[in-house]
Amino acid sequence: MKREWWKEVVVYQVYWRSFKDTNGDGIGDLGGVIEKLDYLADLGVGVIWLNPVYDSPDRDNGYDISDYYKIMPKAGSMEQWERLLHEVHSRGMKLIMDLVVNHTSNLHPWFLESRSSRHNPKRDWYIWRDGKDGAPPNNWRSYFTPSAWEWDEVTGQYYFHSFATEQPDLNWANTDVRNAIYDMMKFWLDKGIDGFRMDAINLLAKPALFSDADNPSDISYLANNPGIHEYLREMHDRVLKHYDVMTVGEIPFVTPEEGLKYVGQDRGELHTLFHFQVCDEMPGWDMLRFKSIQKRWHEVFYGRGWNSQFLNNHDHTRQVTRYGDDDEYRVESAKLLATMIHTLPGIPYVYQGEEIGMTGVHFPSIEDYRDIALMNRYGEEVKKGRSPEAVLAELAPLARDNSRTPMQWDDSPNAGFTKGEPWIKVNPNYVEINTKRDRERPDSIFAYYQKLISLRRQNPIMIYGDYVDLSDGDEALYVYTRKWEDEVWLIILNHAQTRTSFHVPELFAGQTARLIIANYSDVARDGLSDTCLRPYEARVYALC
Ligand code: TEU
Ligand code: CA
Repeated sequence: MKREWWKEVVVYQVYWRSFKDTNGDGIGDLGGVIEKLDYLADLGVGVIWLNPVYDSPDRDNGYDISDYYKIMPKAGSMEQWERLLHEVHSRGMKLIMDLVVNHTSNLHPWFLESRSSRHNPKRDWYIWRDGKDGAPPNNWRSYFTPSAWEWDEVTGQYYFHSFATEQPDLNWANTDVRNAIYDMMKFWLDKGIDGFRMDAINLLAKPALFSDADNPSDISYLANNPGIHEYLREMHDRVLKHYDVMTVGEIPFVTPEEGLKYVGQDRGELHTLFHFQVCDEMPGWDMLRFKSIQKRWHEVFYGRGWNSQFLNNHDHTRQVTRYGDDDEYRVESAKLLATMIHTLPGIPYVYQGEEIGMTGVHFPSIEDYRDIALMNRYGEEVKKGRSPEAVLAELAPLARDNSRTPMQWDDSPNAGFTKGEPWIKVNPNYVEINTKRDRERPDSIFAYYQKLISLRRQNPIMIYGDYVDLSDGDEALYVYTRKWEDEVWLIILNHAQTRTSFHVPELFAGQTARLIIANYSDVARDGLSDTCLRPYEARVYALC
């Protein structure tokens, strides 16, 4: 298997608006990211993924771009961004930027022109259709609204949007659109960035005919339409292959076989992807399903394509709340999930705050929430006559704002995030859960992440090793091996709040075992035997 730098990194996601505010306006900014680079270097991560910082009316937190060549004033200036890139590089780290090219803001000059008249040269840059008997062209939903079509009075047609109405989709079938995007990508690559995280990238192609869906609530019709691979191959040929950068595509709604078409090493498209089988199919922890997802992806990907591992990001509730225990066993379960993500095949992603076990929130009122996806959904459901309290209670657990509360730096007011009024409330548990406290303790979650990340730098087995699940069918224990050259590592995870007995697999009986890492401090360094694992206990052994 070919060694590549991008296969060997750990990526840290910076959701800058909630990271660190330096000018007191309550919104995180590039100055804050620069200020905290030493913190990230100390954690040991190799790559920073920065959520969109381009100019934007900010209806969807920067995913609605109005100028691809300008930095959003809330975030800072181009000079500051350039300084950030320089400071990242001078610490031996890399920076990847969000690339949002499925759609723009409805206030992007391209769209303003496009909607101004049916004859405007940019008309075809977006997707315009006549209605059908006074209704939208088809019955599709968008991610955030009941219809993917928005009526526009000005020219008497509908435009298409996969997300909010303020996010019209670009028409990738138009050559000028593609050229404009490739130029923009080169602009950033020539500034020296190290790659892109590509937003909703498998949504670029649209069907030739927008026929009705049998089941409009399954919005997978938005993705993987014919032509997508041609676009990505062209993007690679025209732009990406001329730079030594990493690309990770956000690719919802794919099986491993379909996923491989985007990242297969012989395909000339992308390096890696985020698939959403875990997030989309597991509202809570589901051991058997998780194992089957890992197994299937490994079988299809090993030696052929590269995967990613993550359990949360800015769109998905914090992992310790969703998949661990954010109460009694918060620390143990945070470490167990980290052990798992860093020892499964694929690039591990750390979402800011995960490294100190930050938890989800339950805001008392809809007024406290900020996310457009939640607000729209809430409005839609309440309009049906449902009780607002019931709707909020139903939507809260998976609301995207769960992971968007400010980073908890210390126990001073607003968790040290801002001296002003934060744009979204701080989780009240910052008094106990913050980086200052974690960094004072050798047994903290932070210290555990440091260790996992540094182990990865020294042990190619964590990156290139084959994966075999030895615990098929077990609801509590997850036991697997990674194997690389002469080395075998055994990973043992008790994903349960109760004690669970563990028997050494026959295969390894009598072998010498050396402990690599464990989340309980009293485990013997040498030797492995049958034992009773404690709640959320995690151990990794090297066998020889
Ligand atoms: O998200 C796209 C999106 O909604 C999916 O990736 C979803 O998370 C997945 O299918 C799992 O359910 C991206 C951004 O991450 C998000 O913040 C933006 O709102 C959205 O695109 C629009 O740009
Ligand atoms: Ca600020």
